[in-house]
Amino acid sequence: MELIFATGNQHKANEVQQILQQRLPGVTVGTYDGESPAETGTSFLENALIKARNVHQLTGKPAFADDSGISVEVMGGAPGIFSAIWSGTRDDETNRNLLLAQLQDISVEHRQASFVCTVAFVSDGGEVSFTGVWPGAIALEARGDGGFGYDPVFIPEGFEVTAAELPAEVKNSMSHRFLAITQMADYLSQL
Ligand code: ITT
Repeated sequence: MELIFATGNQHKANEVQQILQQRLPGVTVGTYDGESPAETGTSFLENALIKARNVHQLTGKPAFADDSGISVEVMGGAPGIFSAIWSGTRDDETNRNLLLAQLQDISVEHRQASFVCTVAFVSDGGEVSFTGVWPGAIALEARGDGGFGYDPVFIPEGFEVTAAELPAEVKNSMSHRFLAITQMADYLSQL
């Protein structure tokens, strides 16, 4: 079976390959990183569906997409679906620095946040979706070189280090993306 992952984000593609290799060894995952329609949805689910439907339509193959981001409690769930362009640019460091600046007066005990990932899978058989949530808190400053995006400012619940300080295998065994992708793998292995 061949699946196409609709993403232009190489970090996501690497993480998903690592997660799926262990769960669905017989499945090949190709990546489609061509033109993608505007993400006009108002939820992770709507945006994931826009991306997955587009690639299923273009390739005729079963396709999936990941829409994800970080939701900070005290900010009412923002940046949420706007995580990738929170500062008005797609630059990860600029986005992180804006978030840290916005939270500069918020104390350690009020910095709860979650990474959220919704995966939409679209095939001739229909559409399904899966969501993973990884709880934690926003650090006082960026730390670590691993991962991507907001990983250097996210401290997963139960840890004192940021997601960017965790080995990739550890992040990929518990993250929001791991939780969503493993649900999709379980669904596919039951087909
Ligand atoms: P595609 O839409 O092409 O897949 P994208 O990077 O634009 O790639 P999103 O629209 O889903 O993806 O935006 C997700 C943003 O949320 C991403 O750019 C990161 O800033 C952040 N993000 C999501 N998952 C993350 C993770 O595991 N670690 C750190 N940041 C993450």
